[in-house]
Amino acid sequence: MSGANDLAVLEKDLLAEIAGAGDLASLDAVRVSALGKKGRVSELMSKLGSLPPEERKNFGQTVNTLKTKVSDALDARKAVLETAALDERLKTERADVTLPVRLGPVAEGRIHPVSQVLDEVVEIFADMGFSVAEGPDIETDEMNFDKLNIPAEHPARQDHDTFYFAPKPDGSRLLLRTHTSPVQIRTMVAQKPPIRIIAPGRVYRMDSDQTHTPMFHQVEGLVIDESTHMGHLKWVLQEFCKAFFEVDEVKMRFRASHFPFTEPSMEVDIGAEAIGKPGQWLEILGCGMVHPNVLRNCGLDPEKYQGFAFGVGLDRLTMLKYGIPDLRSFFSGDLKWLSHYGFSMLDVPTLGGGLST
Ligand code: 2U9
Repeated sequence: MSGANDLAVLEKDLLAEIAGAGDLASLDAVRVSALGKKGRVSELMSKLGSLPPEERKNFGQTVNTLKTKVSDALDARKAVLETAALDERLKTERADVTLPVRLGPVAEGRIHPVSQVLDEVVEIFADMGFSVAEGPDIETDEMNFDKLNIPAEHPARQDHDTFYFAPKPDGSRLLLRTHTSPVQIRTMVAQKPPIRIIAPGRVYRMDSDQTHTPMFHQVEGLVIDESTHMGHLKWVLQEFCKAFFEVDEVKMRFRASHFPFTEPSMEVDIGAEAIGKPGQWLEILGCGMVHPNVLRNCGLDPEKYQGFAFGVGLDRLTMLKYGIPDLRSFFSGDLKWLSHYGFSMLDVPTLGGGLST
């Protein structure tokens, strides 16, 4: 096949095959059969050498023109088939952009209510300018008791039902902290006032019944400077209660009490309308002005410095706010319970966006 006529027939055949290719795969088959190494157009080129010299130039040009035409027709058909294939896909594949994001296993996890309440409390006090301080769970007698004005013979030591470790050869013994107060002690020893911290964390007491677990959670606060007084204490606690229970007003009652580390000392009740139980009072925290002995024990001059401290049990606070009836369920590791009372990890409590959303 080398005559002009044959070439015209081949061109017509190839263009018809290209036009008739119904999908990209059959179009590619046509391309290979025409322009591939052993394709019909390529084979013509290999015949060039056997032609008489006077015919070569003309034949070569004609075959090249054919090659270009076929190649252009292939490209054009390919573009048409690709557009058709995309249109077909778009008809069947739809994305509803208004659907909620599917998170998969990430969405299954839950934040424990006590962790949620801890985050809420930290958010509220951070907004009032407090920083978060931390310390070890394993403490010394000195940090947990002595420096807090609770000497060896003090009855409060028995009240705390302490978990002690075995004594060391020198007679001293470590313990699991019974409150987070040693964190404030360490802060006062390490840095000069003004001090404005909260100390959240686990605490341990040998106590186990309906309303007590051997490990529970506290947040304590401490403010020390040269002029802080009880008015500031009352304001801070009032702002805390309003923000925490997410109400505009909260009734508060300060009752005289006694703690070795504060003088005067008070227990604080709130009007239970804050949690939808009008007419009742609920005890929620203890507080007072830091005892001069405690300041002295930390190297601060009580003539110059003063301030307030408070302590609140997080587990009880969590039960009150979220209506969880049984304290022991907090530590049962029950996934059904957690999926009911737990929080999504994406609902981070913020004062602007709402604490419990
Ligand atoms: C320093 C000085 C004073 C912390 C305080 C309370 C009152 C209090 C209880 C609340 C419920 C413990 O978890 S609970 O059982 N706490 O009533 N805590 S004043 O006073 C301090 C702390 C540290 C250096």
